[in-house]
Order: sequence, then C-alpha cells, then structure tokens
Amino acid sequence: MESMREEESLKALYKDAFHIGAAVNPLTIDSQRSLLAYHFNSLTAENEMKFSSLHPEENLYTFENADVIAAFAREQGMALRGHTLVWHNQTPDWLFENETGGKAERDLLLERLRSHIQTVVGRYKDVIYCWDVVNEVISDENDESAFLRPSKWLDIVGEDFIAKAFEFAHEADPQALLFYNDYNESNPHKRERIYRLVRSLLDQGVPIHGVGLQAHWNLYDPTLDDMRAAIERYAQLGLQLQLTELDVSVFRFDDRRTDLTRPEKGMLELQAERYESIFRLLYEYREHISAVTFWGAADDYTWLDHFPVRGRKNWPFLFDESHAPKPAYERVAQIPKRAAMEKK
Ligand code: HXH
Repeated sequence: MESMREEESLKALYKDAFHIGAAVNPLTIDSQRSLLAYHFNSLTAENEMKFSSLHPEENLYTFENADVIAAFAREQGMALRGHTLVWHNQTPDWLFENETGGKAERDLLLERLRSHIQTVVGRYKDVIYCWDVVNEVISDENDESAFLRPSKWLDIVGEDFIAKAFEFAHEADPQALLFYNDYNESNPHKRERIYRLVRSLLDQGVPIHGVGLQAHWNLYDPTLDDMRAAIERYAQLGLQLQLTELDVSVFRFDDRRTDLTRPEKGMLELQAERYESIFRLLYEYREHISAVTFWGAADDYTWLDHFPVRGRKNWPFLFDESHAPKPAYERVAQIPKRAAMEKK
C-alpha cells in the first residue's frame, strides 16, 4: 500500500517545480506498482508505443500492451507521455516497402505515416498530453558538415519528414504538446545541431512545443557545465524542456567491465552527489523544465542491464532493487525542502 512508505513522495516534494516521471512496461506496472503510485505523477511507455510494437504489419495494430499502460495512467490520474512516432529504430520494414517489395514512394510513406499518427495519437488523446513526435534524427558525427542522421525516412521522404510528422500529430490532436527528443543532448556540437533543427522548424511555423533531453548520463559524463549550457541554449528557443529518459549509470560509457555484482564502495555516494548536483541544476531551471522522467523507476529493472554491455547489472536510479530509497534519493528530496525553508 502506498501509505506504508516512510520517505516523502518525490512528486509531492517537486509539485511546484515539475512532473516526476518513470518509463514503465506491463511487467513493471505490476512489480513496481506501489512505488510508481507513490512517487511518480507521469509515465512513459518504455517500448509499447513505438511503431514496431503498435503496428507490426500494414493491416495489424497491436494495442494490448500500450492499452495496459494507458489504463494504469488513467486509473492513477497520472500524466502520460507518448513515445515515439518517428524513429530510425524499432520501426518495421513494411513501412518502407511498396506493394512489389521495392522502395516505397515518398507519397506512400507519408500517407502511411499520417494514417499511423491519426490512429495512434487519436486512440490515446484522452490520456496522452504530449508526444515525442520525432526521436534521434540528429547525427552524432563529429564532422562539422554532419547534420541529420542517415535513415530510411531521410532517404525516401527528404528532410521534411520531420516537419510532416509534427503537422500530422498536430492534426490528430491539436491539444497535444509536441516534442523533439534526442540523446547526447548536452554535447556542445550536437546541442547546436539540435538547436538549429528546432529553430528551423519554428521559423517554418511547424507545430512544436518542447525539446526532450533524454539525459542518459553516468557518474562522470556529461559535465555539469555542459548540462547547464544545453539547458540555457534550448531555453533560448522559448519552448518548454523535459528530461525524458534520465538515468545515471555507475559506469563510464566505455567501461565494459562485467565483474560487479553489487555497486563498488563509494559508487552510491558518488551517485548521490551527482544526483544532488543534477537536481539542483534542474530545480534552478524549473521555469523552463516541465517534467523530469527517469527511464525506469528502481534498480531491479533497467535497460542499462543490457546496454551497452549485455547482462551487466547497473544501478542507475534513486531506488534500489527492493524499492528502498538510496542515498541519491535523500539528496534529491532535500533540494525543494531546503528551498522552501530558505523562502520563509
Ligand atoms: C533511447 N535511445 C530511446 O529513446 C528509448 O526509446 C530506448 O528505450 C532507450 C534509449 C538511447 C540510445 C541512443 C543511441 C544508441 C543507444 C541508445 O546507440 C548507440 C550505440 C552505440 C553507441 C552509442 C549509442
């Protein structure tokens, strides 16, 4: 039962700042139910609303798992973010092929996209208040001339697949807040490319309302200065910002060790300090940030157990494998409390 938890609720502590969200799936809704209900007021489907999950064949929609998540959000009165409509991964091949098995024509692909967006956005418009319309289209290349990531979308439609996706989503639900979402968002080169993309969409009058910073971070990277500079820069667009997929891996990205079965001495204290610095920064920019969503909720379930090293346990969250608050939770909880005391 939710009331049996002793620590204070994160969503209550941060109610005047931003939503506190978690990515879920039907299994974690079951296994983490009371933790989710107590601490979080926003949810995102981890995989269940991606194109391949919802629409694996042209004439087949599979809504069961997504419906479980939508029903839980409705039942709990939680905000729900939609993730995601256009992406280069977890998207079925049929979409990009025509009737004869060749490359789909531009108009055919755009019509399929419009139809998919109408169906999916329309189905959940009572409960989903914002969508990650386009995910990860900016290149990671360090080369100065790189801009958009090569993809079937870009190849077949051209650069305006991005604008079209936002237009279709706006048409399907004029009230939904529409986001561009990406990772390595605090890298200065990629930051400027993301800024340029969103600025150009705004200049063209494309309906876009927010920038999603995935925030797949670790104990060492990115630097706080780069996080701050990214938030400052995206805020100059005049749009709301959300952290959409926050986790703090205990491993550097290129640390491929597989020998730890529990956090090393000092890791959880370092993680607590890191989370404290991060949430101080987010709290400082709360006028621009409308939600902070973790890509999971507690250390018993994280995609980082399989990325970038398959089968290596990670401990990225504020709650441990038995859902008890970690040192990082205490630091994060303190921030709005201390701010309230200083105001009095
Ligand atoms: C996110 N991508 C997705 O938005 C989310 O839908 C998914 O469930 C988990 C994470 C993050 C990501 C981006 C690129 C990537 C891996 C994860 O690919 C790389 C591969 C090798 C090296 C670096 C990145």
